[in-house]
Amino acid sequence: MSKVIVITGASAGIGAQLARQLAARGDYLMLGARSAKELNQLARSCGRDTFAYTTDVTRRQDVNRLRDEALRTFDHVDVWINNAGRGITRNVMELTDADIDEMISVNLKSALYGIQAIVPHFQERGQGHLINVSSMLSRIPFAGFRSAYSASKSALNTLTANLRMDLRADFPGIQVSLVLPGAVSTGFAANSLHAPEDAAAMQGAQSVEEVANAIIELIDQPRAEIYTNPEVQQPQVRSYYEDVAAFEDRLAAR
Ligand code: NJP
Repeated sequence: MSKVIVITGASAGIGAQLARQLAARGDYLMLGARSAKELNQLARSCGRDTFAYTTDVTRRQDVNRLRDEALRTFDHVDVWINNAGRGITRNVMELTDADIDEMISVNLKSALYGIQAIVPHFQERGQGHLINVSSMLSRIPFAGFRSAYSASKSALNTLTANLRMDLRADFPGIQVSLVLPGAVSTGFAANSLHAPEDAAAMQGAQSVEEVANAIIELIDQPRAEIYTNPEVQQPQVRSYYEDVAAFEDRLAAR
């Protein structure tokens, strides 16, 4: 059955592809991001059941307005996806206060704003699905230059898990999920804070189509968390937590 779905960070990359695929199967969409032109163009190309609302997710007011706009347009929301995010290209010893603030603002507080905007609506209805897009880097230190980004996503994981535990007894109809992609071929690297001019997508990155498919499967069959490339990622995470030091030795030797 068609669902009403809000997606943040939908003007490009994973969010835009997800919008295309969900619209193609007949879902009702409200898309948010800052780039109004790209967002409106995408909404038009998705068809008459897709709407766009220019949103900066680092501003609580904007996120509340995105929720209001979705409710005004569709009367209810089934799924809210906190997908907007941004990387950084700085190792720990180079980080400034402003770097940390930016990462926390765009990757963590943004999701908190989304959660606090939509969960009361889900509680009223006794149902709904909240999805937060995190990163494999929140679990394994594969990329020191993404340090503060990875830390902000680790914090997002914890926020997500705590929300799920808070809701489960009184609101069993509300699902809370975490999505952990690995490298995905989008403009993410180039859009990262302090990105070098020649920043390119990582070799061997997963396609946006595959990642969108994994998120759509999660919408259809809600679970606590998914890796978008589980065959590769799950053994890595298991092996990392079994013996952190040994894993790091192997990583350093590569
Ligand atoms: O990145 P990109 P992805 N307010 O740069 C929006 C995670 N992830 O699609 O505002 C509102 O192509 C921006 O729109 P605009 C990643 O952490 C990725 O790959 O118009 N929106 C654009 O639509 C993130 O959470 C990889 O500039 C804001 C979108 O976010 C999610 O996947 C690996 C915003 C970014 O599009 C999507 O990233 C991984 C703001 N303040 C996790 N700031 C990967 N690609 O390798 C940005 O593990 N946006």
